[in-house]
Amino acid sequence: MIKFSREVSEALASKKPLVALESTIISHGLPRPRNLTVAQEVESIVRATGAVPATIAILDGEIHVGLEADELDRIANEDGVVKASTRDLAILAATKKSAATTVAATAHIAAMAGISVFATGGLGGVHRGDGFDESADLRGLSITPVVIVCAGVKSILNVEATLERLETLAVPVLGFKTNKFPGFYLTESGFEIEHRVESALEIAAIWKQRAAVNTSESAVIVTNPVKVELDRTLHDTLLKNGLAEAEAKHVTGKAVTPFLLEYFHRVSEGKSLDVNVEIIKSNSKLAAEIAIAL
Ligand code: PSU
Ligand code: MN
Repeated sequence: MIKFSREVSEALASKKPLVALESTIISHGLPRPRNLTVAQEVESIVRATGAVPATIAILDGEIHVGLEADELDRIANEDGVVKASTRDLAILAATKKSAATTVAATAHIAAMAGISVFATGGLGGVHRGDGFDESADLRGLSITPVVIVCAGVKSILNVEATLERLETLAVPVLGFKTNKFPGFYLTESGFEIEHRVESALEIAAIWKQRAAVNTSESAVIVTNPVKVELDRTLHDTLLKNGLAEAEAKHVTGKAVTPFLLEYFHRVSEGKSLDVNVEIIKSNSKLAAEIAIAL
């Protein structure tokens, strides 16, 4: 079912450390043409740190783990690449369509392929308002064994409710060199994290202990705060107006997150985009260090 890139199949055969990377960021989270450059830079960072990048996507119904240069270009630039969560995988395979994979779908495929470390920007979670919009990322992470490195959950969400759901779903959350839960564009969201870790080795040790206590079915979330956050006043204004515009335009379902990210990037004239790119780069580097430690 899986098509591996040359680099990834060689890495799997020689047991090199691998880092899974998601593709929804590329197709639906970042604007063209910067999306492709960022995707390439992130892969380079993983290689420079000593691991092998495995960007995951669906092309013409086939699951790809690791993309060749022309395939990465398709995900970045082809119109009609949809955003796919885990529930969409069989449908895409049967209809031979192309799609970028979300956190939930990428983690699912990474685990299938035997890759245990995954880097993204910010997780999906419980949305604000009372529309019962909760990302499939949460349930997905509760049933998928991967270490996922992120900058918390996106600040467009209801962070408090998301943290409660992660507790209910028994998904452990670690703070990398912090006790404050990061707020994606912001260094801290205002919520605490109980468990702080200082190194990739410590994370690897926790990962390895899970089998002994029979809790290895879920993901381990590693939160890595961005070093230079978006101006807080600007952030709060963007959030308020972005949410109002999404409501006025009746944006619903899986379009909500891409709409709000695009709103932030457009209205901040790229300031939020720069922070988002920094987040992805820094998370990929840490993920590579964890993969090496494992
Ligand atoms: N992180 C980013 N940009 C993104 C995402 C994460 O910096 O675009 C994507 C991930 O693929 C995540 C998705 O799974 O946003 C969440 O979408 P939703 O809220 O519809 O579940
Ligand atoms: Mn949703």
